[in-house]
Amino acid sequence: MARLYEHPYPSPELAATQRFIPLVHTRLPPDEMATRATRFRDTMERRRSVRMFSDEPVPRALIEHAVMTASTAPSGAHRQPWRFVVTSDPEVKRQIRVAAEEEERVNYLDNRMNDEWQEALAPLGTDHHKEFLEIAPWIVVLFEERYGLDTAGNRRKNYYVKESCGIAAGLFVAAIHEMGLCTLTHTPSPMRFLSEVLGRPDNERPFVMFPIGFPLEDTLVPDIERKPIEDVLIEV
Ligand code: IYR
Repeated sequence: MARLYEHPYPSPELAATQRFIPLVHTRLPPDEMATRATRFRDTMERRRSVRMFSDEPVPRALIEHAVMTASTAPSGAHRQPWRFVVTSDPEVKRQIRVAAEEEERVNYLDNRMNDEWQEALAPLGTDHHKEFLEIAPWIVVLFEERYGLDTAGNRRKNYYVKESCGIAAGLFVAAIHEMGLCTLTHTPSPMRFLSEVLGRPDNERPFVMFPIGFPLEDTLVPDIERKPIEDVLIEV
């Protein structure tokens, strides 16, 4: 039988020096594959960004599960250059709200976001009020680790930090949705205040913030449509 790969991974030389283990993979029957594909798609089609959270508590264990799911994301050189900083502390949430609203006030009311940007947001009707940051039971801030530090304080380069964190953020959002909670990808820019409020070191930068909780009863969301397949899938 002709070999499929001329250059198998790992090469015998590599396998002699690095530890490799068998891939754990479950082969599914074709109908089961289709069922799972549509079930997951239907689940994700129901995800919406929420801006009206209830103050109902959410167990910390659920947040941990979402963080650890996110942390399965592929990352450059497997550096996992992310930190999920979580808080349910009312005083910390208050400080985040106050600082976020001040940045957003400049964005919206002092026109740090230009007219084109504000027009793009008009259909969503967002403004500088961010009460949900205090009301939602949890705030999770994903920090990107721009470089690592060894015990001696030497810098260790990370790779594809934004891409890695973007993928982790996507998995986090999916995990939160799958467990029946809601979130919002929120970026009250500039977000440097989050490093101060949350006491993070200089090698970490805020990437995106997620208020998390149950939706307030009768919450409304914009009546948006998602792009059809022709607009997002191109086969060559
Ligand atoms: N960060 C602001 C503005 C904002 C920007 C985009 I792009 C959005 O999709 C939504 C909001 C805010 O959160 O209000």
